[in-house]
Amino acid sequence: MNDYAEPGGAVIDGAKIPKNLLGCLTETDFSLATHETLAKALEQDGYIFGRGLIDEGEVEAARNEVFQRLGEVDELEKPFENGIFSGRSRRDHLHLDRGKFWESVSSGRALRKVTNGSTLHNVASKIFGRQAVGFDYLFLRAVPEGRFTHLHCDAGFFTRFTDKVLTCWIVLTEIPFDKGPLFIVEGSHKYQDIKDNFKGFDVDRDKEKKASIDADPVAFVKQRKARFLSAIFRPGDILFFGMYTVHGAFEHHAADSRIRLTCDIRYQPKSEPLDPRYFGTELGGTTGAGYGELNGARPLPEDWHIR
Ligand SMILES: O=C(O)CCC(=O)C(=O)O
Repeated sequence: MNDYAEPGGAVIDGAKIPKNLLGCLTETDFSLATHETLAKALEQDGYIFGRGLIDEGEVEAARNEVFQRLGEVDELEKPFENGIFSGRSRRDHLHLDRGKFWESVSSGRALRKVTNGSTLHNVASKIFGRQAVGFDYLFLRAVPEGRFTHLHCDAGFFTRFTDKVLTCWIVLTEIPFDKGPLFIVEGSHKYQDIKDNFKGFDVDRDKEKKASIDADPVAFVKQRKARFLSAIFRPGDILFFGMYTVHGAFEHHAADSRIRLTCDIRYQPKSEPLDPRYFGTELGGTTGAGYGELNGARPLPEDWHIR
């Protein structure tokens, strides 16, 4: 598969992923799609992947808005729009409260136009076949070299009030394989053991349990005779997936110091009950700690937590 024949390839925690375990995400042409075809794709694959769905100018404005804020706290080199990590941070010197800072970055007008604007709203409504609503609480991720996201599914975070929730992962920078794209474990939305394990699980209430799946990702995928499905993502691409779809992100191991910028948001039908942790203003987020609990709120040189 050509996508993977690039230098560096896909890596998790320092280990290169064998090519025979890699596959391409199936692309859906949203302009031709109906509610029925989208619902069928979701049911069949556990995800829906759309190329270039968000307008290029809107994505660029959102990316530059975030980069400007990161540049102002000395985490990016000038010119900030290149997204080059400086290896430094003055975030904690300039902002007393990490959560408030990250909330303000996550509230940028251009970013919100992408995440909560009409394009995604209309697409999500088409997928659900009824009026959708995007969560107000965002998971913005500025990812420097050395980070990856463990295998997990999203149920434990977002299904307290309804499980009719979809994650939408939005791409704001170029993400070739060495910059740590998201991957989906092929067919994992149909794994009964994962459903049994995570249905009713609540990351905030069930503190003794973790959302991350404590398994070597390669062994997990091999044992299930599956593959890691991913893509060379480009700004404006989006990936919707369900709450029991097992996913993670490859490691960012590119040497050019450019950060990976993505944002994940959840959408649900408007008629389903809204989780007050994620809708409104001055939000508590998953644990009630606000935006400060997110990996994104950490200064870029600081390592991530695992939940
Ligand atoms: O972007 C990442 O590294 C992980 C994203 C993710 O896990 C999600 O969107 O649910």
